[in-house]
Amino acid sequence: MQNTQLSKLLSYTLRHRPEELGLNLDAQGWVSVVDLLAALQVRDASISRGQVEEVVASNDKKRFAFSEDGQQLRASQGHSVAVELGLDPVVPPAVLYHGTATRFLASIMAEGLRPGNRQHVHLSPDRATAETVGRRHGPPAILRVAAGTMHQAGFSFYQSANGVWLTAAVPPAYLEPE
Ligand code: HQG
Repeated sequence: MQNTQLSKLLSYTLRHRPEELGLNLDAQGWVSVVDLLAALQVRDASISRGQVEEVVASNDKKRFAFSEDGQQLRASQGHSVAVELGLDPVVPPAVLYHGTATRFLASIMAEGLRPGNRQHVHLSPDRATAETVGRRHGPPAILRVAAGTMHQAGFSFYQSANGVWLTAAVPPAYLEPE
């Protein structure tokens, strides 16, 4: 299996459907590397621990992280299954960005940003990243999020291990299309 394919399989398994490989995530989203490797090798016997380590280390967005002792692996963000990542709330910068598709703008400005299938709304630290995220859905649009004002109003923000900003939802009053 190619590294890209293995990365996609890890994303799918560790964020969305661990049961398809016969795995269970713990409450914080961790899976035992020994169990994961055994399950992956049922799918494709050529997958080695070395290849998993390479995919984790070389992943363009650092989507996965090993536990400190190296015995467990989890996705850093993006889950649809309920996990408690154990992130501490942090003070966000004054402005964060959200990249979306132009066709979602009217609905977003009416309802605010909703997490959809995921556990959180994902926000980007800069416009360029937001544009890349938005382009995945079609012609992109960028929204400025008044994160500092939201935080002062009592909303909690978290930053995942790979630098993505997370919050529960963003009401329309804090959004401004660029
Ligand atoms: C939109 C990737 C209509 C929202 C990226 C987005 C990110 C609404 C789409 C991560 C809405 C959900 C997450 C509303 C939100 N009305 N549309 N009220 N509220 N939306 O993929 O943020 O490669 O679940 O704007 O880099 O695009 O997977 O979220 O367009 O970090 O590691 O609903 O996924 O990372 O789409 O992307 P998604 P996202 P990975």
